Amino acid sequence: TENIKWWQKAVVYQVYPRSFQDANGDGIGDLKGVEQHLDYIAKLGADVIWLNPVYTSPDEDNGYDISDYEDINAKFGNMADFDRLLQKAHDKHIKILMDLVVNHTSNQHQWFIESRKSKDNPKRDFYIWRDPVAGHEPNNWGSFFSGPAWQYDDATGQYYLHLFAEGQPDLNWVNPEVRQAVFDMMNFWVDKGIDGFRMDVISLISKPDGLPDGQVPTGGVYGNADKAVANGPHVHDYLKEMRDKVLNRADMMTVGEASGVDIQNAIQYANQDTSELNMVFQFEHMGLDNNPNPALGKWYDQKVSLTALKENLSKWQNKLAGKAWNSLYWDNHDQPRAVSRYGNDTPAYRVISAKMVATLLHFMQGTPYIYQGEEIGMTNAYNLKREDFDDIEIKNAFKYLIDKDNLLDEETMLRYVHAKGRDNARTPMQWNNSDNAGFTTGQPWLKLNDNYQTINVADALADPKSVFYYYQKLIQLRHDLPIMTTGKYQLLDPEDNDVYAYRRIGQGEQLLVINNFTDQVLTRNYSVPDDARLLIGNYDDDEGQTLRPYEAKVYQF
Ligand code: TEU
Ligand code: CA
Repeated sequence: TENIKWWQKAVVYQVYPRSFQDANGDGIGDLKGVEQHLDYIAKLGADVIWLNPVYTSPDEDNGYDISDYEDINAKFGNMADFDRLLQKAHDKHIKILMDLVVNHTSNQHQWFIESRKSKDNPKRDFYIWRDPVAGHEPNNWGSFFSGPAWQYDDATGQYYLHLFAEGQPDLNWVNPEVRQAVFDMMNFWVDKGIDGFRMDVISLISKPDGLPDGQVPTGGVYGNADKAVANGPHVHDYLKEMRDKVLNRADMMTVGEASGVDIQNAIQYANQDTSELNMVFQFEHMGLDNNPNPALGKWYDQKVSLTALKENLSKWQNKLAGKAWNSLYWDNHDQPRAVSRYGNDTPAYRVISAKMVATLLHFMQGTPYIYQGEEIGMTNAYNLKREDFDDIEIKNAFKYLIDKDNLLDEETMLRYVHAKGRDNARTPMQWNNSDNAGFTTGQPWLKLNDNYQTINVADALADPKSVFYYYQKLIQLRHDLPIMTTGKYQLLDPEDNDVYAYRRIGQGEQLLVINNFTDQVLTRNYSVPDDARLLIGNYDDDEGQTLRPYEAKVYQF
């Protein structure tokens, strides 16, 4: 308990500024909007805000395509707005994590503008340029956003690599000048007094020597770049160098977004010796409800099997224990809404199941992340149609998987997007039941979820039984009970496909966490001492061995 670091006891609240609060009526959320709601975040009890990218960007991928790392996107305000936000957050004892997007820049970044000019430009080697092979792309990699990962550039007759959108050329981390430029930029933010970084796709920065083809899934067109690129030969050296040159200069919290990372990799990245990062966002549980056809990847609409979820989360709980640190998340700006994916978002069960899903996550070992709106049980946006979507991943999926490659029909795709698309998470925050949910007085950049009349912050704050106050209590418990941070995790009944129950075991004390994942009344008999006390639950009373629909409860003894 003595060695607990602040970020191990912290709860993070993720703010997607574009969709949080528009303070000037242009329809786009902004930094002043975040400032207006600091008290709301403080009331929830979160310790840290993770701010999605707010840097200058042409917004091809909503800020993940950065054209100037040391300036603020004019849509969001200016540097004075940022400095004031940081100061006000600190005044309220809230820390701020910045998004660090350095696997790639925007193609509008000065480095790339220079780089593409000529083969002997001093910035040429800032990016990954290759000659065509037999008139084609240099290898078979597909982009994460569908289509090829290479773009031919007429000016010099070479291709550049972009694992994401065409407008997101990958930086060449082998080049020491690139690394130094990134570290200098990071130090600019460290010097401002920010509290840490969430590092975008950091597991992908070191490309494998020779850029070998990836495996093409059956029925697919492109090779899997994720598998080919993740955890490349020098990634750990680069992160150690970053630790020396940047991270050790202050008490920083770091979380690496790490697709394609397994337990062994995570133990390296997030080792408790903190030689690299504090923790990673791993993706294994996010892939459990992928389409069984690998060519369709995440596009699917069936719920995850509970036993598979248990098996996976328990593996991460047990295998990182004492070695590395977990991050705990159900959703973020890239994922559908937690209650829609893991609970039941119909009116009868939305509130109760949102609390259940929260209970399951928040009693585990690790640092929990709450994505804006999750704390009021916001749901997927089923009212959005093909023409309403903004997200480049969704648009490209329609363009390639349907229009071009004809892998499925448009109606099925829309169903899959309603289940998995990123815009489910990006519809504006629902503050109240007035026009545009109080998000903007103008035209919102993305259509609102049409359920804001019934699901909004104002109603949640007025109702002591709301999802909001349940999250508030979960956060308070994490701050108060060391066992939530340190207790040993033990899964019960791995083969039970309806109830997820586990224990946290401390020195002479225990928690028993029970979650009914179904809309059925079930009976389960867990052994609990007579003097066990109900610590928290999502029903008003306790019926012992009877578990009501989506019931969640935690005993302490
Ligand atoms: O996401 C990386 C990533 O793995 C996602 O693209 C993921 O594959 C997809 O969103 C899941 O459907 C990060 C950012 O979080 C995301 O918003 C960016 O678009 C991406 O990197 C590129 O910077
Ligand atoms: Ca605005």
